[in-house]
Amino acid sequence: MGFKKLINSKKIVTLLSMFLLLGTNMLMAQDVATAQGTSTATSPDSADKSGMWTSVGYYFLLFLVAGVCIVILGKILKVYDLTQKMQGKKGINWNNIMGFVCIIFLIAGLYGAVWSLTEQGSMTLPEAASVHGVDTDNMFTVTAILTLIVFFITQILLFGFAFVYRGSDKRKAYYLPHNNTIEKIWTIIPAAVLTVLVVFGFFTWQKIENSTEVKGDLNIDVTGHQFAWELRYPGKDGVLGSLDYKLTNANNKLGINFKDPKSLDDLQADTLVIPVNKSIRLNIHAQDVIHSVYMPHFRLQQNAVPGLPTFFKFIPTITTAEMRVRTDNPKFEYLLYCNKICGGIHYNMQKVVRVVTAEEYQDWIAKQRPYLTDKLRTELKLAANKSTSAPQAAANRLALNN
Ligand SMILES: [Cu+2]
Repeated sequence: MGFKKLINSKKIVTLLSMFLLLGTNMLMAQDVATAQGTSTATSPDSADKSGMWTSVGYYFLLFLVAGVCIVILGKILKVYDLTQKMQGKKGINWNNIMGFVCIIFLIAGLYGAVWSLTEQGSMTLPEAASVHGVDTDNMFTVTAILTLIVFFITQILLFGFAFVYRGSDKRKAYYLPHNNTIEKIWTIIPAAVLTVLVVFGFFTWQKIENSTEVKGDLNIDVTGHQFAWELRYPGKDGVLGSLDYKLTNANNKLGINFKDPKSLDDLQADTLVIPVNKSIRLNIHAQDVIHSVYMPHFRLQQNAVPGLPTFFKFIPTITTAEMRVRTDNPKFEYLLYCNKICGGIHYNMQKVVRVVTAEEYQDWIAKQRPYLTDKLRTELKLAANKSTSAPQAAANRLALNN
């Protein structure tokens, strides 16, 4: 077979796509194996990945061998079938073979689905660390259970029917061109179930977005730009000052309007530290392209759109320290990611989120620097800041009584 013919061969293309599918699954499986293997190691970063590739190669070869065996078996059966027919005997009953292949496929597929649910299902996020996150998770669980029931029933019926009613000389296929009752059943039931799910989702989303119990006691500005997040906390007055994008420059990267007295004490921070069980309002801004504030542990995501400030109110319920115990991972950190592929260094838009007690929060906020630096004061011809860091810290403390 020439190379061109080989490339055009449908069989080869099918085999290649099967290898690709299997390869992805194997890589995932290897990742699990590597993660499990290194979970007890002192440093997961130093894990030797060569073992992983050896095993991928091993499974790949195993699959190739299995494939070749099946092809050989098929050829043998074909030859046997032809010789039987040449001798005037009844050949192989391919309908039976196809029926049994369907049953094997069903059993292997169901086993694979259950394996994937139990093995990979345990790799999902830990419990929701926010009040609304519990509602989101409940919705997810209900949807997953309903779709799984439908999945198992339809797959069993599909392959079960193909097996039970496989081609046979003893019976004739029943010709069913149209049946209104069946059409009604398979239109009305899914429509009703989907309506319930959509309405359920709609009310959950309404509850999250218009939640009255989340007052937004602590306002924090989160501004995305290529490729970082900037944070702004209110100072002693507890209120964030206004912004004006036209004021943005190298010294005033957020474009804070310092003519607004509320801006003078606004603080900058490197880590998003939030007090537990307090209502938090994130005011979300973007300076260049669309970014997205994504905090998966809190089941929180909101786009950051240039020129269109958005916000998200939530109540964190589990401190970082508590989550470290619950996940049995002393290095656990909540993270704030960018969930829009916003450019080449998008992956770098990551910030640590730390949920702390009210006291720890007070101690932390007291140490944060104001946005209004001496350099900016000179530039803006504002009176010099005479206070030392200690009184500044004391002043910050006063503000955060929420
Ligand atoms: Cu981004």
